[in-house]
Amino acid sequence: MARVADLETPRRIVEDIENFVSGHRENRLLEIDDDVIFQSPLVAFASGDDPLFSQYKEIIGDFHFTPREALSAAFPEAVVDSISVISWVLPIEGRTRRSNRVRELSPSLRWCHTRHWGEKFNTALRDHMVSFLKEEGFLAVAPFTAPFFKRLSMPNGPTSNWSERHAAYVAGLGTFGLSDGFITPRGIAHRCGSVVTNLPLPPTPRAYASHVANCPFLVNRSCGECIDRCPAGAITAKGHDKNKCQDYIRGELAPLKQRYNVEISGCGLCQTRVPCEAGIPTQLLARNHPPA
Ligand code: B12
Ligand code: SF4
Ligand code: SF4
Repeated sequence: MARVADLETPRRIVEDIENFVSGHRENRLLEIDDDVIFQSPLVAFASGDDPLFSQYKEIIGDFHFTPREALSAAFPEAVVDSISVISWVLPIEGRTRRSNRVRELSPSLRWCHTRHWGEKFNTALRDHMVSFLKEEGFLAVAPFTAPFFKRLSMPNGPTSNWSERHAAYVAGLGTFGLSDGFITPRGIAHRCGSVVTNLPLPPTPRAYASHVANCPFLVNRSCGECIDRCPAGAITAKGHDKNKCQDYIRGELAPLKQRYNVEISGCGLCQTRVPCEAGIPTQLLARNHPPA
């Protein structure tokens, strides 16, 4: 049976993640100028038994793991009663966002290093959280770095069996936009991560009316600025074409890997110089455009 967490534990987890982000050397653009990669994080908790996780089997595909399946895959012998997901958002630092704003066809050096080194830091945070929870006597797994994690090719584009943004949505951290990006109170320009544990944690309330409530285009047809921002023509009023996006990143942008000495360049033009870059576009959301 899982040990019961004391009332201080949720606060300690948030503080621990905040301290890890603010103090860790890997959260720096070490090959550029030592500036931080990510600003202070958003952290929230979801119940692993939230019905949304089962609905993802319909919305994403039956291959998508529920938190219970993830923990069982990592600890097949364990009897798990309570189950929680710790989810975080790592907002991308302002100077990096500004450097990408002026780009028209390809991402900036700082953005590419954020994609490459920032994701390594994100994984260091996942590993740290798993160790922290295990030291406290709980089971923990980061599905994204677990052996069972898989990327899958579907006709409508690449997907995976653990979507970090969908976990963040259950934890109330934001909602999706027309570009597919996840719009949080700190904006869409971020990376996110999660850990599943049997530590009981109080679920963070979801304050949003729907899974697209933070995107003005999907609420009242205002905005749509990510459409023109995308050099690949991957975003239209119908949404985001993941195949076009991936082909652009792996094709046209491939030379950046050598130029910038990274394994993957990313792109993210649709996440900078747009109204949702660093916050929820509340003024546009308040407009009363008739639905098209
Ligand atoms: C495969 C992948 C890709 C693919 C496909 C992206 C995609 N949209 O799925 C490609 C190669 C195109 C890609 C590109 C990029 N990626 Co990528 N990618 C992933 C990866 C590995 C898996 C994504 C996944 O599983 N998707 C699942 C499908 C189902 O997601 P979806 O189709 O977007 O979901 C829609 C449906 O669920 C729909 N929906 C319909 N009904 C309902 C009902 C409900 C209730 C809900 C919740 C949703 C819903 O709404 C959603 C949005 O439209 C994740 C890491 C991870 N494991 O999470 C990173 C990730 C998504 N990528 C990320 C980033 C940053 C990028 C890039 C900006 C590249 C870069 N770093 O410069 C671009 C941005 C592309 C874009 N416009 O979104 C971040 C996103 C953070 C954010 N700000 O949103 C992630 C989470 C990595 C991370 N750890 O932070 N990526
Ligand atoms: S740029 Fe505008 S339309 Fe595109 S995701 Fe952001 S808020 Fe939505
Ligand atoms: S949709 Fe893909 S190709 Fe288009 S701007 Fe966004 S990340 Fe770049």
